[in-house]
Amino acid sequence: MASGVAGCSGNLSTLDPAGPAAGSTALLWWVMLAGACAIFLLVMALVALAFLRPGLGEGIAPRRWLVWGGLAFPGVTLGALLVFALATGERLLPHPGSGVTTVEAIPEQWHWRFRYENGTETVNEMHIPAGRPIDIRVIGTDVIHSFWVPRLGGKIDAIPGHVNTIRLEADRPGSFGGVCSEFCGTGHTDMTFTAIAHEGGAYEAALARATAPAPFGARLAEDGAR
Ligand SMILES: [Cu+2]
Repeated sequence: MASGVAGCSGNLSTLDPAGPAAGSTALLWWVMLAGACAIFLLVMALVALAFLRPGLGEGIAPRRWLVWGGLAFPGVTLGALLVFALATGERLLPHPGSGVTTVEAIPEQWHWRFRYENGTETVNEMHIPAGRPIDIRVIGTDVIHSFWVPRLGGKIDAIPGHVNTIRLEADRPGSFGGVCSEFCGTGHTDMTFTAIAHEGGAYEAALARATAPAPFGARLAEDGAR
């Protein structure tokens, strides 16, 4: 929808969705933008009328302006937006279902470790099957981080000692940028990863190929123990 708009494309763009969760978030954004523009134009038209046709609204009592313009209108508008936003947020939450693949995401200062159902681990590269819902179990370890693949869905915090789950899905195979979206120390900026969505059986094959080098911290600990 927005890929032609300058600055809206790119591998970290929420306005270039590649999955249902990101798609509904982008739709919410467009609805809010359209609504905000319509209300802004309405208010500007009223301001213009106040200057061009002084006394036009005098027949309406100030109390009416306040009740209808200050309470009823924002109440209805924000109420409708709230319902729409809650329904959109619901799609980001995992619901029990069959055919859901689970991947564990373990953020540590300053890299991402991913663990799969077969026990394989990868670092800074998350392999997922395309066209299938995936529950990402984000496991909090050292400090607060935040998992975010903007083109696939919303972000979720990693809180030490807690597991937070978010459901993502990629419509088609491809590579999508991922970041840590919560400042977590001096290495935060470089704490990026790539989500790679594979077609059908290619997912299992990619996992079979994947071998994770030991995380830097673990290597240091090992070296120290020798
Ligand atoms: Cu961070």
